[in-house]
Amino acid sequence: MSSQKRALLAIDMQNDFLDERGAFAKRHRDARELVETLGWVVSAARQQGDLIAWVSSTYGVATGAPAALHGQTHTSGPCCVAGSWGAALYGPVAQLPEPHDVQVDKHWYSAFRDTELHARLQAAGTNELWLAGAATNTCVLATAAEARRLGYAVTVLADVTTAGTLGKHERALHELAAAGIPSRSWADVLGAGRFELGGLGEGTTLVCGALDGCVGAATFDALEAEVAWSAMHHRGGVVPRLVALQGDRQPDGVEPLYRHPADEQPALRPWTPTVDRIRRAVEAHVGHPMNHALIQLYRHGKDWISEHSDKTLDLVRPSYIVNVSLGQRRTMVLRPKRRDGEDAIQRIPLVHGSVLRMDLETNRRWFHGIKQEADRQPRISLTLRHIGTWWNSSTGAVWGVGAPSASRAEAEARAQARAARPAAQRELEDRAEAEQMLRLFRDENVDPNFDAAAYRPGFEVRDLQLLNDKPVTAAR
Ligand SMILES: O=C(O)CCC(=O)C(=O)O
Repeated sequence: MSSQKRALLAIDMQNDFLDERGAFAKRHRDARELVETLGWVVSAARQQGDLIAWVSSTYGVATGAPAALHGQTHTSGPCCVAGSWGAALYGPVAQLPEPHDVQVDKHWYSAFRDTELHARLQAAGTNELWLAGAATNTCVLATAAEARRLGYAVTVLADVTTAGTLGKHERALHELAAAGIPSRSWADVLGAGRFELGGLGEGTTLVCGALDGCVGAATFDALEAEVAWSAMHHRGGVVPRLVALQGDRQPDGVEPLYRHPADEQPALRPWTPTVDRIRRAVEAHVGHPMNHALIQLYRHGKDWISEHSDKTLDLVRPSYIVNVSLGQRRTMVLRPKRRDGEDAIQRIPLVHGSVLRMDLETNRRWFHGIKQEADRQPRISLTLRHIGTWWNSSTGAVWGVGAPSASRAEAEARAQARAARPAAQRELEDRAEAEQMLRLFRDENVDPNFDAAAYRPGFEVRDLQLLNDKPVTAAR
């Protein structure tokens, strides 16, 4: 007997239920998104050593008086006829099964009735089941109820199941709850373990469980207490989250400089212990330094960040932008900037302790944002970056990848020359620079082909404060 304890049942992911030409294809959830999410769930479950069982229907086989069949199998019109296109796995789902997975063909709503599923699960030592697929109010419901009678601990994955309408889906989840069968988001169920999902955006990866040892249940509270939170303003208003900056601040006042369209930035402070521990673990994970953290507290579900691209003026190339999430799960929406991008939206669950490693090509070609979500508890995110621009807070000198000066010596000489010019002239020059920097930020925000070379020769203004009395047009 194997040591397998959990199994994921993927139920009726067939053309007749999911393809728009299928017999019963009207589903409340977009089939493309459902399949993509199922792919992530299958991948995560495999990495955690779980058994995957593919349950498919063949209808028109069960016989008996129509009244006796009612509510137990499909009786109205042809559907999932043996060998037909309608019975085949839907499009990309066909790529997901592997030879060692369990495959079961059923003729009733319940996947356990007249099948070898129970015997296969018992042989594998399975005692816990996660259910995904279609339809929540028929086959998922019947399978869950029978699984419970058979003694399995059952969870229905609420965001990887689908029904004819949202109402039917929700009523089925209520019925399941009344029968003692919980429904949860797949991310809350699987996110406690270790797994990695690739193929997000262009080359972005979500890793869960990667920071074990430095992120635990108490990490959120530790961060909330040790970080000096402040409000940040943009376009004259307060952004809907609290923020803080930490980084490699040196004793002589030199610090990494990350510029983006905000009216002002909080002061960059030295690393606090928990942030430092996490960023060191992230450095080991990505294989390059992380010398700057934007730390954000989403106090409740109304706090959010609009869809945007990060500004790469000051980033070392190549490098990753990493988002570490602590506290309650929120969803990152990735949306391609191309015009037909609506169809390709990815909703990535940022669970406690997860590391989203975003490559610069994803940042260039996709928007990312965190939408408002009702009833959310607080979340803290650490956006870690490898900054290649430096600022001397004592002299105002700026050098590195986002500045005209490559070296500190050159930057200090330029800062001295600038200080010698009349104040009015300096302000004019700074304003022109800030306006040009803002124009490029706006371009980078929306253009999927934006070339960071457009930032050359770089900028010496530290922020956009000078433009405060003018309307700021870049989105963030
Ligand atoms: O909170 C997050 O994980 C996302 C933050 C973000 O997109 C940003 O700071 O640019």
